[in-house]
Amino acid sequence: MIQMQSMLDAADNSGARRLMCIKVLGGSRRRYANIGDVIKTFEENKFKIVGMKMLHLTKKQAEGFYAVHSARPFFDSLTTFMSSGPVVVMVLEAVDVIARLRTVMGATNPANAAEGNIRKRFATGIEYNVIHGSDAPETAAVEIAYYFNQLELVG
Ligand code: FUP
Repeated sequence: MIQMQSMLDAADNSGARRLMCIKVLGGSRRRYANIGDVIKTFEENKFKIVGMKMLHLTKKQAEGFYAVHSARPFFDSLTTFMSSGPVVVMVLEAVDVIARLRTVMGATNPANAAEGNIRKRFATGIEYNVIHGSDAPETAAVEIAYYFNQLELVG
């Protein structure tokens, strides 16, 4: 198991892909990031965009995406929020992608996020935290396949 994990970690260092989602654009419950600000931040941090699309998820589709959290008390409000307006999903590629994605995104709760990162700059609460990023190679594979087919990924 440890050996498998270190192989996955090694693969992650070679420029692997992760799903990134800008959560819910527009609306009145929070201050929203501009799509351009988020994209620019990733480009400045040397992430390569290899897939991108805008979607308005149904409640069922949002529940499917966040299925891993289905037993959590915030599941209903999180998936209601995620289906309340359009989202932008992207596939990003970078060297050392897990650590770098986490750094650029910031902590789950923006109150704990470091100065300058996306959640610190734009998020207004833990549930309205602007951005989702895959946290492991396994979840990235599932999340990318949830939104993209091979024809929609470039490079
Ligand atoms: P992250 O990896 O930082 O996106 O955070 P998690 O995967 O732990 O959480 C997924 C989403 O669940 C968060 F973006 C927001 C929501 N959440 C809550 O609403 N309340 C919590 O206490 C924890 C997470």
